[in-house]
Amino acid sequence: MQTQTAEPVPSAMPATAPGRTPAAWLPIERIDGTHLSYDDFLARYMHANRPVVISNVAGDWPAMRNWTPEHFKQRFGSQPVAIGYDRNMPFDQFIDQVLASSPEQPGPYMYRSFLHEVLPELLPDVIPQNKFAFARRYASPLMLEKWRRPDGYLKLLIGGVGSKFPVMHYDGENAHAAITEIYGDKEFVMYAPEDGQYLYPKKFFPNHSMVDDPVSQDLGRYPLLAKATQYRTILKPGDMIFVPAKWWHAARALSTSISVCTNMLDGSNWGDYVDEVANDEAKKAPRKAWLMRTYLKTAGRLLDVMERLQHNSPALARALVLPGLLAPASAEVAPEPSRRQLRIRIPTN
Ligand SMILES: O=C(O)CCC(=O)C(=O)O
Repeated sequence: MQTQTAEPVPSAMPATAPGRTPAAWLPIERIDGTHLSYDDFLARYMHANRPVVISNVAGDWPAMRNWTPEHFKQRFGSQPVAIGYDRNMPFDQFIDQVLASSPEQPGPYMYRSFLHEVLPELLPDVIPQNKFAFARRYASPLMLEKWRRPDGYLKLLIGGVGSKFPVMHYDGENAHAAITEIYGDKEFVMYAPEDGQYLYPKKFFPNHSMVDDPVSQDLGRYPLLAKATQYRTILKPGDMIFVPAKWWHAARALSTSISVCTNMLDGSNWGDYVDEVANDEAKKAPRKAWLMRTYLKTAGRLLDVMERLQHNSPALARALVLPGLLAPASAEVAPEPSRRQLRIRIPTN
């Protein structure tokens, strides 16, 4: 990989402001999804915790043909929709503000609407499942109810030119993420976990950075940023970016942009996932945290065995039924999201 020093400023974005320095960056590896097997994806990227942009992942999705700002406006009208944690607004008004967004006066950026919960009618538009964004263990019926989402927390992201995801961060629960661009262009910036020391993590939210803009940097305020190696790409429709666990990332719309985001868990990130959720619970309810850790560690071992069986002896795994049912190791054997689910809860203290 070669360092790029001259940043291509997309025409719609303003030149770097006074007092700001354009960041040097490296490109993120790109690969055509039609030439990448799921096994290779797991080995080369997911289990190596290495980012990649995979193109041509969503060609058959109705969303690729139908999703435009106008489509959402007509389909949902004034139905309220969640934009951020504590901000709802009528969908049509939101779209008007997205279309009026500019680099100088960015509009709102939608990042809290989980499809399964609030917009299930959109789910058929993102089928067939993008195999590289398959939720794996989040989709397992063995997952504790609190974290079991067959669609991997599929979330809608919409913003107008210049708007951005509110904070540079890495995802909680030690999750991997996949963001698939459906409409428009989005700039995506990443840093490796070991560069977190240069990114000014917030005291009470250590996975959130204080840095306001990693592209046009305020080195007077954040001098350590200069030591971090930035990776950058532009996502176009049909591109998916794989964001490995604990990789910092920031996103900004270069035009009106519509995408979906999913989280993924499997053997590659399970250990730290269990530690994170159990340690978190231990602050509130130590006994429940112990039970949770014990359950998740045991389930993890069982899932390891069943996933290996599915991989190495698919015919045997199919004959035994349970390995596919409880450990859907690929999108092909995933249970229907609508299937009745097991409800596994850990009792409180
Ligand atoms: O806006 C984006 O594409 C980034 C989404 C993201 O990082 C998240 O939802 O955690």
